[in-house]
Amino acid sequence: VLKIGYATAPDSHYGVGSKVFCDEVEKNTQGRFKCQHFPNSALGGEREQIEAVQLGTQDLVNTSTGPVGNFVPEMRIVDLPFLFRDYDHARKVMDGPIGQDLLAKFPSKGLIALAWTENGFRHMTNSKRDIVKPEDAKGLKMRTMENKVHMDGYRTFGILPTPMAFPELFGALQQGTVDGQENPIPVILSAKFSQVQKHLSLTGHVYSPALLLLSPRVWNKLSDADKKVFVPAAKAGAAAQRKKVNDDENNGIALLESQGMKVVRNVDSAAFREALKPAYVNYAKEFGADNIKRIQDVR
Ligand code: EAX
Repeated sequence: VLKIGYATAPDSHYGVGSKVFCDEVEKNTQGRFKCQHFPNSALGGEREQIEAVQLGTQDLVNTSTGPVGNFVPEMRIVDLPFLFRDYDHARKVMDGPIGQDLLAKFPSKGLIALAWTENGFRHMTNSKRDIVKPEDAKGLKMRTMENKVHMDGYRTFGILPTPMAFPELFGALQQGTVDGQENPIPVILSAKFSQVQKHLSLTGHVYSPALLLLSPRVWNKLSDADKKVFVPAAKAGAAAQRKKVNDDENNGIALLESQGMKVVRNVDSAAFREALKPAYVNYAKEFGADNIKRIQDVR
């Protein structure tokens, strides 16, 4: 029985993707492997779960890349704000040679990356005001993931980034410890942030990739035949997860509106990109302008 954890509910994108993965594994190993699911951050924040998978006390985590750069630094490049044009672009990069080369970096860090799943394009919510342009975000205390690339970028928007593990976020929003946060629509829906946040701006300021990570303790004991079951199962899970992201993008915004959120659709994306320019100078130094361009050039 494999323990699998993720941040959101069983009916969310992470839950749907994890279930398809587990069903495929169970079916194609004739029931020799099955999963026990720990949704809703029951096993802790994503950083803690990744550590547990490294140690082998947890078998699998379906996690955003938020804290992953702290384990596999090369990964940070895919967390750059405004790097991807849209879902097609992002998925093409992740499933193409660039993304697959990144997956190959994990084993030397004590993790097996089975597939890129997906969290989605992140949008800002807050309790204070509409955000149309960076000036509107200025001075807002926003919870961010424990991710340096994000924090450096968001500072150029004038935001005061406050890193925090996801399980603490709902309470922090409720108590006003932070004014806002940013997450994809499927997470905003599943975590019921409409109960504690009034304003939703469709900033789409960064793509949030996700991964299905397996403990080497499990992987190293699998027969070659079983290994050939796990990887396609992870790809099937990823496809289901992405489909759920699409569905939530299509239906979730109206739902959040009906729950009382005020949605800003006419975000000044050009102004956000302009504000980000100084951060891109540093990103180019850190990751190489060529490597960034290689991702941007994927059509
Ligand atoms: O992976 O920490 C976050 O904001 C993540 O997007 C969330 O836990 C889902």
